Amino acid sequence: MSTIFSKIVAGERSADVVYQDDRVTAFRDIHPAAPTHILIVPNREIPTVNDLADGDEALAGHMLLVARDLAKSEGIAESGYRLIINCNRDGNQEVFHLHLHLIGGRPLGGMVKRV
Ligand code: DGP
Repeated sequence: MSTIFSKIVAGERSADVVYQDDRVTAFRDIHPAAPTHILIVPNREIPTVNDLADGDEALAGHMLLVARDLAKSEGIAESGYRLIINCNRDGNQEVFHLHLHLIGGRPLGGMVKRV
């Protein structure tokens, strides 16, 4: 079964795509949490961080470098931003196609609510 993010990667579902290459696609989150909220996804379907293989080291690093470049082009590199990958139930993952959230453009406060 193809994920909604695979459909975006393939151009079969509309999205505001801001970057794409042969390994990753980046597009704006449909429910942005801040002025900049971009999702960076591997073009290949990988459900969660748990499913990354040792051989995916370069891909995982590439996702981080794409986030760095997008932060710069969005004008938030200096003011700052947050990178988040949610995983499974306790991580509140909703879409089971690995994605890195790039969030910024306003002060984001504490990282995780203390209970
Ligand atoms: P997560 O909880 O980490 O799995 O976040 C999933 C994010 O994906 C959530 O912030 C909303 C976003 N999202 C879900 N469906 C779509 C979609 O069809 N298009 C876009 N652009 N974003 C989506």
